[in-house]
Amino acid sequence: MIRFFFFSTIFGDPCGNSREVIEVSPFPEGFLWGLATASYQIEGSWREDGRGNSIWDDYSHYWGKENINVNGEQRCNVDKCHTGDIACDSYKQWNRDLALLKNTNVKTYRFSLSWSRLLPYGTEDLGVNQYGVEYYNKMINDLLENDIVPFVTIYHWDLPSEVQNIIAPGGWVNSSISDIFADYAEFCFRAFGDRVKNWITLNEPGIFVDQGYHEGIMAPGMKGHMLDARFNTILAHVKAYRRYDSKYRATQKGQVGITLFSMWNEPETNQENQLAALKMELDLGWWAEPIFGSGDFAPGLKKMIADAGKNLPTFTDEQIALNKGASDFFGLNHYTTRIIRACNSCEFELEEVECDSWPTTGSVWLRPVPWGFEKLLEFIHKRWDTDKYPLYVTENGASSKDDGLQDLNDQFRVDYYKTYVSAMKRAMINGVNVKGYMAWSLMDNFEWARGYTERFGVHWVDFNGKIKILTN
Ligand code: PNW
Repeated sequence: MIRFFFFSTIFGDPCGNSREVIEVSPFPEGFLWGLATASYQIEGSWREDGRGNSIWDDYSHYWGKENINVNGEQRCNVDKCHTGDIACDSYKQWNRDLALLKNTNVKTYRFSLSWSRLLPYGTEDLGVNQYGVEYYNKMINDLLENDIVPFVTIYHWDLPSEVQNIIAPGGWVNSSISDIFADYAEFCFRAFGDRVKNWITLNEPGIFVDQGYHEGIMAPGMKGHMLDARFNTILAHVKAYRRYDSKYRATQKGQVGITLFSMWNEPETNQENQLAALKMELDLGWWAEPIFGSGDFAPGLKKMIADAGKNLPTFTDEQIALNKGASDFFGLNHYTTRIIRACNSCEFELEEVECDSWPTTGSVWLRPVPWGFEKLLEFIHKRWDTDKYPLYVTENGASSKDDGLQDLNDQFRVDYYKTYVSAMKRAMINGVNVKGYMAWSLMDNFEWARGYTERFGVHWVDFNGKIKILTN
């Protein structure tokens, strides 16, 4: 067996040169290889067949006063004023997507349900859109007929506008959101759970809260609500999970989990070990410790937030009991690594840096660092026990910048996948229980605030023509 070897651990320099060796040992029988997408990023047909608006329709269409620059020109929330109005046209072209999936031979397809396509006004009481139900029914049935396991995300960031503005004003900031989300999740279990056995409640609560409700750089563009909105996402996930437990698990016999985003945070020197550990606590432990650990926030996180002069919401004893163990698996989205360095003038007294020696991609935040993936997987296993909570990598991938060419040479992406999958395999050899791996993404799509300027697809999409998809 070929074993991996990198100099950085030996000399203690995280930026030191590393050499990748590709792991060639086989994967376990039944390992779930797959591809992933999300509704708003691919479906288009934003006003068709009774779909309601979502915060991403509003955000991408909005040209507000504050978006007029010094020259009086209008700026958009999304690069190049792109929207998901058409995207990959997947609402109309499911048969094309299915053909792509069959052609790649995947065992699973991870996709998300558009809440406002199913419940245009957010709740069942206000009406169910049968066209939406039929669209997903057909997808699920076709996948099963072709031996592709549907891995379904209930919420991948497209909150119905009606929920954000009227039913729970402020959306994820509003404490009533957790019950509203659990009701929507229950609707999904009831409508599709006879056939869908793998559910993800929320995709990356850390990213959609921090960027959408705290930094204001994603929909709905609100600011200053990190702690309260993050808190509500835990309650929402747990309530949905417990709803499945009490009403659907016995008959449907599926599994329900949550997908968390995490980079690996590597200390710059040994002096920074504690800081890097705290950063992991803030990015990942925030959700993982209540759900996969003690039921409550870790003492280190509580101290960190208090030291920063902020008020961390507290769980009641009853909530702690419900949080604990409220997931059947650990869903992980991972792309890249950061070096953590002490910084007195920074929030939480730390800063994140990258090494110049790491290659770049089409996204400024993403540099390939495969050894970070191995370290992260081993960290998660040691801390939250992947024998108890099997781990699914629900996203991993790399982007290229749109250069306007139909450039099908993506050797950089082939290398990214080879080295990351090798890193995952090494972690598995070292005892991490990984059950599946879903690459992001089936095809280039609407990359949120970056519009169509960054391409994550394993299939290249021509967004200017008639949504032509090419593969090499
Ligand atoms: C994830 N960051 O988003 C999402 O789950 C996908 O929908 C998205 O297309 C994919 O990763 C690629 O970006 C992220 O700034 C967006 O660190 C931004 C960050 C991380 C994840």
